[in-house]
Amino acid sequence: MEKSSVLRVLKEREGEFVSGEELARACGVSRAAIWKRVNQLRLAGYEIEASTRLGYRLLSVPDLLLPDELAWNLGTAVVGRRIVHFDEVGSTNEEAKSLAVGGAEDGTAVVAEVQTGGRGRLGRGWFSPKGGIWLSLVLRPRIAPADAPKIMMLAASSVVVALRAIGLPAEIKWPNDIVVRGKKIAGILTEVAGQPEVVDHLVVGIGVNVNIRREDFPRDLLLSATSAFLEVGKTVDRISLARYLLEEIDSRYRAFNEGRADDILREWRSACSTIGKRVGLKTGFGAVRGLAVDVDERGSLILEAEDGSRRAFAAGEVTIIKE
Ligand code: BT5
Repeated sequence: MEKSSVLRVLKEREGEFVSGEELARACGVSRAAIWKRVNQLRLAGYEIEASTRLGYRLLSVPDLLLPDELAWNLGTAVVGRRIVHFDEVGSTNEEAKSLAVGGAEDGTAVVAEVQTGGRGRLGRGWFSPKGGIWLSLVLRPRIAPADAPKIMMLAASSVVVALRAIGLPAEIKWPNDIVVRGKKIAGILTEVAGQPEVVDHLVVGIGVNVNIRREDFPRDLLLSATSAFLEVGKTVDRISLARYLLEEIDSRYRAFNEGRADDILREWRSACSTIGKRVGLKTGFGAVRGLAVDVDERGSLILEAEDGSRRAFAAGEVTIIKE
């Protein structure tokens, strides 16, 4: 039988004292080794009380997205099977990409407390201080690159559902922004690698502003960005939110792999606040206006002009025109 870990035993006993002797037996190591492990956990930020008479008990876990915390009774089949954590990293997408190239399995997750070179689309930056969820997933669905936008869609819907679960009226702004009351709270950056006919892997990078305060935001983001903390009015449990997000992604990813891609598009459309609005669209080729009537299978926005003609746009920045 596999021996347990010190952390696992302490967590299972939920704040009760466990004797050093019992821990040593459960973990199959000496009492001195238990003492050493307890000290390592303390250094990692776990608060553990030690009593010579009673043993050890877990008082609190650190506010960090540690693999042990995220994976604790995680209800997923694929997503988060392996979790790699960094206190600080350039970009979790870059780390996930190199893990993917090295053969990382489907569902591998990379998380960081801080990103020093967080990336958005088109060479833009992503502000990633302490207090956010900066997460990248390696996914290996058997699909053609043309179907990759659905993976981004299922990630966006999962973020929306997770934020709604903590009471926020989250919506999707085409193509990939998650907004609350018109301000951006999360963004998604999907990168695809493979051949023209088949995807080798995707890296889905998700950034969620969780416990970020007004004074933490740089000036140029203050008007356009928000965080769960600012919208809820109090600190949000980042670990629970991240776990919930992984579970939501996992269930949609499974549905997608079982051929239920239509459900993903349907759910995405119903969460997208751009559809049905009169919008201005800035593209690389100039600016257009029209009624956003739909988003197609490829994730392109369908605009209807005054004369009723329709055109699909694969990329661009939308602004809602106030009537
Ligand atoms: C995105 O790009 O929205 C995709 C962001 C993806 C970030 C995640 S975090 C984990 C993973 N690792 C990475 O390196 N990236 C991913 P885009 O639509 O291009 O939006 C970028 C623009 O949003 C910037 O030009 C800013 O105007 C704004 N912005 C930057 N940081 C922000 C933040 N924390 N919150 C809200 N808006 C932000």
